[in-house]
Amino acid sequence: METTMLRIKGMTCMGCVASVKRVLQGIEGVKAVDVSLEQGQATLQYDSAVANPARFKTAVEEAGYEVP
Ligand SMILES: [Cu+2]
Repeated sequence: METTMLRIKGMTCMGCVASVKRVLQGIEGVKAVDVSLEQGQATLQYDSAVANPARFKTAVEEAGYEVP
């Protein structure tokens, strides 16, 4: 199991946090997601044989947020 952190720009409320969390949790291989509104970042635990960070970035961007 790997852990990675993703910076996310554009989240303004708990609704945004919930959306980002839902999107990331929906990715195959993702085991746990924690999203912080204050810090503007997500922490993910994932199976690196199945998922990869490039996929997380794309998913967050498709949901309407920026990954700088
Ligand atoms: Cu919001």
